[in-house]
Amino acid sequence: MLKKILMVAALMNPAILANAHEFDLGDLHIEHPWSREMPPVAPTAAAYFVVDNKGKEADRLIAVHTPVAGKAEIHEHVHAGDVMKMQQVQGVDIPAGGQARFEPMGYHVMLFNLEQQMKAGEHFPMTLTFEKAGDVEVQVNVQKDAPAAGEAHKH
Ligand SMILES: [Cu+2]
Repeated sequence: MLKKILMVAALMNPAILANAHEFDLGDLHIEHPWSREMPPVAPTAAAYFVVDNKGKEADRLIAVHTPVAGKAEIHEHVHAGDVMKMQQVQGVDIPAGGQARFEPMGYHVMLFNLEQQMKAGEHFPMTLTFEKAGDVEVQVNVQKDAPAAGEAHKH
C-alpha cells in the first residue's frame, strides 16, 4: 500500500517525469541519456545511457556525433594496476535480447572541445550510429547528479 502511494507520488512529480526519457530505433530502446554538469572550464564531458536490444540480432554502437562537441568518442574504463584509466573503443556490442550500459566507471561517450558549458536543466541533441539499425538522435539531459537507481534501468 505504501509502495503504491510512493509510486503515484513519483509519477506526479514533474521533476522526475522530466528526467525520465527514452528513444526507440527499430528493436533498440535507448533509456535516459544524461550528462553530468561540468565546471565552466572543463573542456570535456561524458554522456551515459542504456541501450536495450529487444531483437533477435546483435547490433553495435559504432559512432556518436553531437553539435555541442568538436569530437565524440566511445570510451571504456580499464584497470591499469591500481588506477582506472579510460581509453577509446571502436564500438560496443548490443547483444540480442540484452543490453549495453553506458555509465560512470564503465562505457561512456566522451565529448571533447565543448562549444560552451552545459548547465543542469539543459539538454542537447546527440546522434548514435548503430551498425545495423542506423542513426537515431536522442536528447541528453544535463543534470548535477547521476540518475537515481531504477530510473535509468526500468523496463
Ligand atoms: Cu572517457
